[in-house]
Amino acid sequence: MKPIPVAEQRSLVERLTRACGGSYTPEQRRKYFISGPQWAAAYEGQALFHAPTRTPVTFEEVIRLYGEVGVGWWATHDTDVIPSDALFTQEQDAIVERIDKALKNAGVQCSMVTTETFHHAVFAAGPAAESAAVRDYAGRRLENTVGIGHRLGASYAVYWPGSLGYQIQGAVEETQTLRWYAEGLNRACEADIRIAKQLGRPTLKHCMEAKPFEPQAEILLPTSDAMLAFIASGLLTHPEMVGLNPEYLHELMWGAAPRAALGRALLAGKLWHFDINDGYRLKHDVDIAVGLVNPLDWLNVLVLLRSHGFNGPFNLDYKPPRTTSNHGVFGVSMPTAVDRFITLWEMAGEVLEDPILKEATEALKAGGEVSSGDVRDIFEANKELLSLHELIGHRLFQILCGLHKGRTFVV
Ligand code: GLO
Ligand code: MG
Ligand code: MG
Repeated sequence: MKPIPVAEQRSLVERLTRACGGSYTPEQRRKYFISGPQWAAAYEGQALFHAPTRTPVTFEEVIRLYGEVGVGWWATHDTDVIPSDALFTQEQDAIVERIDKALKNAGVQCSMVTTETFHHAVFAAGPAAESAAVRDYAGRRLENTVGIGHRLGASYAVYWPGSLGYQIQGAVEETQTLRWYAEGLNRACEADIRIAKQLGRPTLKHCMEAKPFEPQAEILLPTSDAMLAFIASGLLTHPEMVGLNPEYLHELMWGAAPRAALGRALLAGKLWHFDINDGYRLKHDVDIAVGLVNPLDWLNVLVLLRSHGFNGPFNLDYKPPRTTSNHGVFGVSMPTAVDRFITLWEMAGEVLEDPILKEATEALKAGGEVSSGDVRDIFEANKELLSLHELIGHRLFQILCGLHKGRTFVV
């Protein structure tokens, strides 16, 4: 086979991406509340065992390209854009000005800000470490991020306490660490109330994000359910300001059904923000783009969210693979991820309207005609109807594959 010259590779990738068809226009994409994280687009492919495969990009470039693709919202960690040494200084203000300008030029809005409390060496023992100085620094960082969020017009702040845990058993007293962590969140909420009042803006929605493992060996708040319990524990001064940002893969990682985890968050009235991606059960955080591993499950997740009127941001928290080039990040990765999401979202609408699914679910709810309270009668009365469970699964598969619209396969 003839090798493909480097100079021809981009055009080949572009031609084949176009040949796939089924893509939406930037205007169509902007109709969905999809946010693009700075860190996803700027991820260079590095990891513990991996050297980077991509070169650094500026936030101006990332914001401009999100705008071109049609991702209308942008999210960032404080230190994705502001070097740690520049935080709390005039240099921070100058950078925030530049971000604001880049957002306006691209017609993109800042939806969410988040504080990095896991990467810097100061957080070696986590943001709720024994040292009061570390905790105070973490608190100041959280307050500062709230201020940046208001300055950029954000509505959400997210907290991923990835380093809230331990490597060494017995070194950490769990209840104390959780109390200290709550103090940090309380500082963020209280600063938010003050700043929002000064600016005449609504307070932010503060959303906690769980991940069951990594980077710590043991995590103190490993699941969205653990976080619901934490929010309701009485440790927070403003529990009404704190909700959840579940991440699809983070729930899958511990073996949960993401849809069930989202259902519990919905029932608690705390599903406010959602990190969308894909991956595998009981593996590390591979952060694959939405719909590439579990499209059927994703369809079902979106059916649940559509039927409950979820209107928070869908945040593209995935990592373009190391095999994708800088050009490929916005040429292939981002647009195809957004387009799969939109397709699945629209398909979820079809599921909710599908006459077969409607009739089957209504019949199941109606149940069979029971002649007595006898257990045998009750079982017999419903027995045939219950085959509908499997038929529902088949119908969902058909919808996913387009068979409900007449697509057929010749055998
Ligand atoms: C890492 C998390 C991380 C968070 C981000 C927002 O596994 O998914 O990307 O979403 O820090 O707080
Ligand atoms: Mg993840
Ligand atoms: Mg996430």
